[in-house]
Amino acid sequence: HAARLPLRQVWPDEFVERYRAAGYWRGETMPGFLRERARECADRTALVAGDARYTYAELWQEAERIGAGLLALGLTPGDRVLVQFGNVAEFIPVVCGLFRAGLIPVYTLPAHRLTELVHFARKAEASAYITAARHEGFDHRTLARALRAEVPAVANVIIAGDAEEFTSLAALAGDHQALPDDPDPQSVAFLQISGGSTGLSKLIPRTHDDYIYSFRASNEICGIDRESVYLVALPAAHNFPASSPGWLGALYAGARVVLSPGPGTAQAFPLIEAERVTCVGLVPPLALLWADAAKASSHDLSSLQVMQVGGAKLVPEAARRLKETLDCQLQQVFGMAEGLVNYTRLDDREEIVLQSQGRPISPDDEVLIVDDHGDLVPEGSAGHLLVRGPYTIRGYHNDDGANARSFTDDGFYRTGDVVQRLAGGYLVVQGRATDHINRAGEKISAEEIEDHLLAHPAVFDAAVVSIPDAYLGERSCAFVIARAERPRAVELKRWVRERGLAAFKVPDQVVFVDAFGTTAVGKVSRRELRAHLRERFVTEQ
Ligand code: J2J
Repeated sequence: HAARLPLRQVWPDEFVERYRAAGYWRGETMPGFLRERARECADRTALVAGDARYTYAELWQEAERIGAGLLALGLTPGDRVLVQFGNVAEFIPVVCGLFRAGLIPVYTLPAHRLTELVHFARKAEASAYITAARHEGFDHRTLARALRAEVPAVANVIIAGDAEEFTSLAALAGDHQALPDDPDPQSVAFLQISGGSTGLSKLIPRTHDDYIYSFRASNEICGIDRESVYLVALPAAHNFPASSPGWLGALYAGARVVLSPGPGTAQAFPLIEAERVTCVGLVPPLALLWADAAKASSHDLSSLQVMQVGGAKLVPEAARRLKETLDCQLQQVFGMAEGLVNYTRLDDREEIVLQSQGRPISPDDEVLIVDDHGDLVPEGSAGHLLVRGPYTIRGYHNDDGANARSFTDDGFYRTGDVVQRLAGGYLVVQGRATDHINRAGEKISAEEIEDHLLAHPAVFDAAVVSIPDAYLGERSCAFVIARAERPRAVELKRWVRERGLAAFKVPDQVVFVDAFGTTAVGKVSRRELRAHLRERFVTEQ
């Protein structure tokens, strides 16, 4: 193994100085704060998941065991490690163990399958994969074998549960003396995955300094302190439940993290009652479902102080319905794994909480709203949201093409969102300029799915668009022109699934058409085509 240089995310010196001087970047690291909490909050409960409970001291011990065990396998600090877990007890100790050993977690979602894992492994140049033997009936050891066959550089597979020929997570052991000093606070702590607005998902390098700032400041905004109990109801690897303020914010505060195995009320409500949960983050469809279920529930939900809603647009009527049914505060959250997070504040006027998606965390979040030519729009008009700031990346990992498209010359990230700014800096999300589908918070790239459909021998052309959906907010619809005989819709759906993709990417609906029906002369862009099809579909309903 050649020693790897720590991955860095580079801000120009003047920004580094500014963010340090302002006290945003304090030189803390993930392992550094976890060690401190293990000392200060040793016997307090850090994590509850299923039957497992960890105190802060136990979580740190487990992190050291896992970290030392991984180094004993031959992994070297700086190595990238794919991590794939549902909301199970192993997930957080594994991530903490990777931090402790200076290894770089690459968060994948439990739904990801071979095609996605191969892409992440190659892009990240990963040398290990850690997962559970099974999750929701799916055998991840089979996936591990296929991944190893495609990307042999993934030399180590570590399995929670029956490991078969792989390394058992429970049996990991190594010399604690081999554990490294804490990393450079400006080095990359992990790679998060992007929503994938164009093509395949990109990897998002987040540093210790920038990420810790984002969840430390989020704690303040969301009222998370040592007495808080944060419930992870969405998949824990998502940026929202991880960092806004999420389980990392909760651990930073010395609070208690409770993992719900799934987002349903049957799983979450008993946990809220038993653990006296104070805060939870949900996507809009779940929030509405929870609010309805809460009315009829026999569970005591009175401990809940804040329900955060984000990941997709919460329309004002839905926000109003939530406000009317909930006995706790509603907080809108508009964030992105690339950085910028906006919150409505807990003391904001009701109108702001209902109408807006909040305002940025930091006084140094530089928000620009521009027209198609990049010129600032008049105050109050809608335009493209660009952002630069102390916890927004300056570039994706290992992706020059995406970086050229997604960042301006002076380092602003093009979010792809279309927003309007209200007085006080509050943002209202009006739509987006990129063609992805936001399916109840899961982002799906139209282009990625079209490519898979086009690989089917019976498909002449395909366009995937988002369609308004009463429950999901948006669903995906594939418009398909068949070559000769039309395949059945179920066959195309099966085709996409069997291409090794997450189930949420399978088109919800397939509509066969003879032509896309664009009358414009000459070539229309894919974007115009998708807009046309979406309109046609919606008006024909
Ligand atoms: C409309 N669109 C929203 C909202 C995100 C906190 C909360 C969410 C995410 C997240 C996150 C929205 N209204 N309230 O990382 O830390 C859409 C936007 C945005 C994209 C980012 C966090 N909240 N969105 O959802 O990286 O289009 O992060 O650019 O998954 O989700 O998606 P993602």
